[in-house]
Amino acid sequence: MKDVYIEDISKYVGEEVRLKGWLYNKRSSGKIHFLIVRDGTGFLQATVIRNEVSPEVFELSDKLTQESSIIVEGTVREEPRAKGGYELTVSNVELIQLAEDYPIKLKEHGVDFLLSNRHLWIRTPRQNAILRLRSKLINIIRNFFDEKRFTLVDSPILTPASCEGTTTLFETKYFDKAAYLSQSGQLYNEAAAMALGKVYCFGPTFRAEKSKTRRHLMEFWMVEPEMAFYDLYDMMDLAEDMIIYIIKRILKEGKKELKELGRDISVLEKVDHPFPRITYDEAIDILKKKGFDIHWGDDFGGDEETAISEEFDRPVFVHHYPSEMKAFYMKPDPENEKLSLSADLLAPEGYGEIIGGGQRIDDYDLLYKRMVEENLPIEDYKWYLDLRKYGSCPHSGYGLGIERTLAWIAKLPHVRETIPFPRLLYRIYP
Ligand code: NSS
Repeated sequence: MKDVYIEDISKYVGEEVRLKGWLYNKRSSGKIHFLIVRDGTGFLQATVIRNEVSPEVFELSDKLTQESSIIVEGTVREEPRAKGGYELTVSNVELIQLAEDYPIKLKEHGVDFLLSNRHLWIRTPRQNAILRLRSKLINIIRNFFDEKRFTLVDSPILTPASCEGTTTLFETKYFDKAAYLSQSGQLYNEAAAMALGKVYCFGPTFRAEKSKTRRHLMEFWMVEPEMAFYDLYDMMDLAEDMIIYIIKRILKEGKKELKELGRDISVLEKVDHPFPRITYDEAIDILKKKGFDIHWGDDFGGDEETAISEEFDRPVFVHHYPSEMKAFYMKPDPENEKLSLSADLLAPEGYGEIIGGGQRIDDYDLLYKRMVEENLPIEDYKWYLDLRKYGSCPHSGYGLGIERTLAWIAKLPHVRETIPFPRLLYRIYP
């Protein structure tokens, strides 16, 4: 008998197969038990008919509890009434472990309870679909950069210095010195781009942001390309190509998952060239017209980003933010020093910023001056300044947040469901 996975079940119609998994749910009438079995690749109805199995198997099926681990054998049949279109007519059930009273019942639970039981919550169909989409998304992004012949260069997690401002650093000990968890691989990426031309890093990043919003995590995953000899506009072109590539492929490869999540994909199908590009100044005008009390120099919060993105049916770039709002490395616009060569990409449907990036300062003196202004400990950044001494060149890059991107693609209410074990404000369990 063949061991199979539920995702492949359609290939085995009429055959006897063996499934290894867990009991997700059960319905019974006197003569039949309907076991919904899950195996990590899908969910399948397994029908246990009293007259067709031994009394022991029928009794065992009756006593199985939710999430008991089992091995089920039977014949695959087409069954249009079953979810997925197939079922298993069971010949044998073997119990591996009888689960204790399972805390997550098949009803609505509060968010706090679910988060405390995240290690179990991920077994449900919806969370399964999200995690599978996440895995696909990451794979697709890697393929994009591979196809564009970028080199993957991993950046360190333990770092001596900050990239995105000192207020959101997680501090730790590096023997007798202070060290920080990386907020972004960008600075190392810049060194790598000077060595390899077009590079990207992909890994976890950390921000001690005292923000309890649906878009903030303390630990999130970011993919960061960095390109030598790219200006701001080259960077936006690349980001646009990447998003379109991602959406086109996820629509094909994530069909099943998007359906499970009830995602209206018509919005995603509209994502195509060209993405609108507006300046920060134009964004401020839009907001003022919409009645926001906002002034030049103010940063955008979630509400502002939503209001801007509502004006467009696809992702929109906002570029040329005021220099004073942006990080020390951001290159000022040579035509107007008050503005920076920066760009964010705002996702539609209220998801806000999913990409942040821009062109970097390539002049030694200017970078040094900006670092002094920001009170950065120059000693720790000497290597970074070196890049402006030895063959400096215009270069640009950006960071795409995996969780915010996935929240948009799957239309989820909160980023907490997009990562296996979310790190939220004051929550580090499980
Ligand atoms: O702060 S960013 O806007 N930009 C950087 O970190 C640059 N150093 C990246 C680069 O140019 N290489 O963050 C980039 C993206 C942002 O657009 C979000 O999608 C995501 O990272 N991000 C977050 N996601 C979840 N939670 C939090 N707290 C968060 N912060 C940023």
